[in-house]
Amino acid sequence: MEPILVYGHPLGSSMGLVAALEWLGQPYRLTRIDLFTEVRAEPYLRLNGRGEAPLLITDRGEPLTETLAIALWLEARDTERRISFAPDTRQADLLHQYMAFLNTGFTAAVGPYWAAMEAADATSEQQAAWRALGRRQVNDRHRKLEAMMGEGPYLLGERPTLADALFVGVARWADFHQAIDPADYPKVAALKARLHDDPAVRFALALEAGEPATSPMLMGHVPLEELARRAAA
Ligand SMILES: N[C@@H](CCC(=O)N[C@@H](CS)C(=O)NCC(=O)O)C(=O)O
Repeated sequence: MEPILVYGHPLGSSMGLVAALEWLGQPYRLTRIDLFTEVRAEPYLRLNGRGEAPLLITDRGEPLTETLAIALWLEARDTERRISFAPDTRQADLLHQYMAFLNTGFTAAVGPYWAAMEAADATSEQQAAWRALGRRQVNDRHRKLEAMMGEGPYLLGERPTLADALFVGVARWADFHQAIDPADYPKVAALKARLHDDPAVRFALALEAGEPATSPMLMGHVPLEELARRAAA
């Protein structure tokens, strides 16, 4: 059985994992869920009680949550080293360093912006304070990422890897919230533009937008209800 990735829309971090599956070049399936409604309700809560996407149903039919865990699952199957590097190499260590940086502080920095957007009972003063905190955090993480980056076209050189997949899923949040001036972070901006031009990312964005898109590796979408039925069986 092919692995099934549950990805969220709109603006889900999981869009990057869809691109990673394309780069990996092995058959997979997808399940699409709405991040405002379906992710916090039955039947999805039976699959992931924390009500978050992404979720991977592995080739053994076992659920696996958390972006980093899913990325490491993909890395373990990347025998051709298309999106990762041989274990016990400097490049593999640096890949993990980027993945951890991106999945922790870089992703979490935007949290106050989401809180300001979603907390219906917050006062306008609270929302303004949270947005100011978000702006400071997002710019801090962008400054650090800009300083970490080398001169290559991608985070780890000449080809996109799992680090670029994690990056592209969440980097657009800073633009959505108008948290940064892209001109302040030219390497980050160039990477974002390059990745958004990549066929696999364009494919993942099209799926996220609900547009019809096909690829030789995508064996189809599994409706959420069917996924939940299979898990219960
Ligand atoms: N630690 C989790 C966080 C996942 C996460 O926050 N997902 C967001 C979408 S990008 C979500 O499901 N939000 C729905 C909600 O919190 O209600 C991971 O890295 O996978």
